Amino acid sequence: MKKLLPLILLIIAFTACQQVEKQNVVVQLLNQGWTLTGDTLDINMQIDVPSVVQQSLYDNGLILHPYLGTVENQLLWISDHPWNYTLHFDASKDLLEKQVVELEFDGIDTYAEVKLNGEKLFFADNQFRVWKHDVKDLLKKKDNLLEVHFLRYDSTQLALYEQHQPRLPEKYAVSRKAPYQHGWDWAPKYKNVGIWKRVELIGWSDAKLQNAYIVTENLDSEKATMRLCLDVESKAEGNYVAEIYVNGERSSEKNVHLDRGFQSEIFKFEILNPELWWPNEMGEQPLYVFDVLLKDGDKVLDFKKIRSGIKTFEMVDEPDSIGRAFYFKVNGVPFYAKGANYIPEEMIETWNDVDHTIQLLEQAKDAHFNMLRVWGGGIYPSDDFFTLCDKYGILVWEDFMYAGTMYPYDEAFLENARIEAEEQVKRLASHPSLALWCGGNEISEGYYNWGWQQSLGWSEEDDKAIKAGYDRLFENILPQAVAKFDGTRPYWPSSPSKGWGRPESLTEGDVHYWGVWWGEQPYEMYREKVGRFNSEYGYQSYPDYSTLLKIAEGEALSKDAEVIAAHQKHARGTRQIDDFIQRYYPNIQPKDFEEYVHLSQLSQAYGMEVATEAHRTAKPYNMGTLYWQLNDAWPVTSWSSIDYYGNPKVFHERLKTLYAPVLLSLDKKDYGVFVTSDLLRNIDGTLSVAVCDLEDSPLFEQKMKVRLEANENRKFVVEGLSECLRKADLKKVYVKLELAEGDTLTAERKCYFFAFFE
Ligand code: BMA
Repeated sequence: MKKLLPLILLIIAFTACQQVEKQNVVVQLLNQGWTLTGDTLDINMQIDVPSVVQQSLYDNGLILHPYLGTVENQLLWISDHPWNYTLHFDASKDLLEKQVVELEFDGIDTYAEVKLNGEKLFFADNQFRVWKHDVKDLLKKKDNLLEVHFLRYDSTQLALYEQHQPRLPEKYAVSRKAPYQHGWDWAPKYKNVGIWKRVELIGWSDAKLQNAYIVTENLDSEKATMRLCLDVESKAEGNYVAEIYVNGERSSEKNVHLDRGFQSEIFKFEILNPELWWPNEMGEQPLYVFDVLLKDGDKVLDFKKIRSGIKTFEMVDEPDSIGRAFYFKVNGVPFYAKGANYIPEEMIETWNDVDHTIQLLEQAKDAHFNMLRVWGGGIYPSDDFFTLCDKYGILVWEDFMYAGTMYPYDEAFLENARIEAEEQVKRLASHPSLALWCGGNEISEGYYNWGWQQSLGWSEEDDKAIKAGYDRLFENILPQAVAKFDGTRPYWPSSPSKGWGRPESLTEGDVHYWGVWWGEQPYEMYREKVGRFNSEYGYQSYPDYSTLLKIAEGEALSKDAEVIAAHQKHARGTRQIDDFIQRYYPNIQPKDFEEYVHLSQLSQAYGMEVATEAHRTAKPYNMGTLYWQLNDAWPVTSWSSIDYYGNPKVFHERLKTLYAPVLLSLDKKDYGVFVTSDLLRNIDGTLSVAVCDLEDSPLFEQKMKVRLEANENRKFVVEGLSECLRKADLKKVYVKLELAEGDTLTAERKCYFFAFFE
């Protein structure tokens, strides 16, 4: 019976939830049966939402596939056209009986006026916010008319941009909309327009839980202190009760006095002998189920189910003898962060598909990732993305969606930004995978290093005002949202903290080292430019050849083909890929374009190998490596390690060795051997080193006992190795490294002296 108890309680709680649905909170979805018209155009489509205009036009056969061929320029008109979404609907009887009926849009992209039965409800101007309105007084039983009228996006944005004095670096700065859709060095200019998330009516009486989320406030060896935050809206003042169940067992109950209106309540409760959530390869990812009930006497008014994990996360940013140490601790344990930058998975945002995310995150997990940085030029990922990161143990460094420009600083803009930040912080707080919040991408770097003051002709006053606006948003509003509503996640104002041209970028904070690629330095420069935490670096390659065949749709493929150029968005990209192929593979003549494409991937893999090895073998000076970039938003030539269709590039395959918990490396300067361990246990093993010729016959062999502490990185001198290599013709040998513990092979690696052997 004791064993069955949690199950019974879970059933009771579940039944309670069902009753709430029936009794106090009623939801009517409004996702089906919409009409989308093109205003002056003769376009009339019957659609379901979520669906942006670009998707609906494609679904209805009115445009070509936006990812294939060379269609981009033919599709740019879409975002500068007005569009109308309309829905006729009847309201359910249950709904009409409620004291409050809220119309809720989870997302509107971007500038749109929303009307119900001819009355204007609101004007939406932020893609990243939930838009809701009490429509109780407007709602009829039969034939309600809901209208969402989208303005011409491009013209609206341009007018806002032109009004702004002083001039801002980028037009998209004035719009709270995904920056990458305005064109990026891997993205076409597909500015999505439309209802991109679901729409519903929510009816309730008495009181409703508008938000409920849980964070781990404190942890010691015996217990975790959890904080439950509830946002409650009430129609009547009174005494209510909140009940909390943990994995089906009643944990605590609190009396709540509610006033009329909106209020936030905080409850703390303890979990004894907690099972901790750990990142991938540091432990398991147990999740707890928390049920929260809001009751009036015996009547359940509302119910939330939260799946969360118990973990703490700290950012260490403190002075040391070299500059400032910068690293993270999870559950009190310092760890080395391995992963990449994540960009949106689609150019057409309503094509986001959970199966695609599952595949991508499984590929990341299999390549030993423990962290992804969600880059600030995209969109805040869906709840599904975070649920999957919870499951796979992938920590998320989450940027707020700001990138590469200064932003407006008028009160309306900042208020809009504040609401957005608070909503996102609350939405994501319960996910154990959420590690830290960061202000955005390359904004402070841009301000100090990219010469905007001169290129945009800012006066001294302009400059001061813009910088003060920056400080308000990134040093005030955003960190306050994190501190006030989460209170457990660190906030880092800008990634990187210092531009890569500055010496401090290598001695403190995080660095985007772009001297290779943007600076056209050789791959070997990565060995010199090791920061405390390398949060971006990368080199382009072509995607899988099968991907290129798809986008070409039968057209002949070559380096100069139009379709290849249309899927390369960096001005110098084609030339730079070619330069490095010439540099690193001088004697190889690819027999055709397919082989050339493969060579580009070998080159990228070699460069990234130099970088990741340099970073990991510098531990603990360097405590993280996140390359640019994991994925693509459409089929394109880019820095990614996995292409849009999920094909791993050569680099991604190599990560299985490069990111493995134990990495063996040969120092090419003095021929010492690094054993770099991220394991949380000691290693007692035997290191075997062999110098082999290219037919795999050993010319030199040596074994030595090695011992490493948990998390240790150590360089060993192998007797005779350096003498042997100094005499050898390095074009004719490679070094084979193996680490065994008893009969188990813990790690192995082949180290070559030239890229073209690999
Ligand atoms: C980084 C990113 C992106 C860009 C990439 C490659 O700085 O933040 O802005 O796509 O460089 O150029």
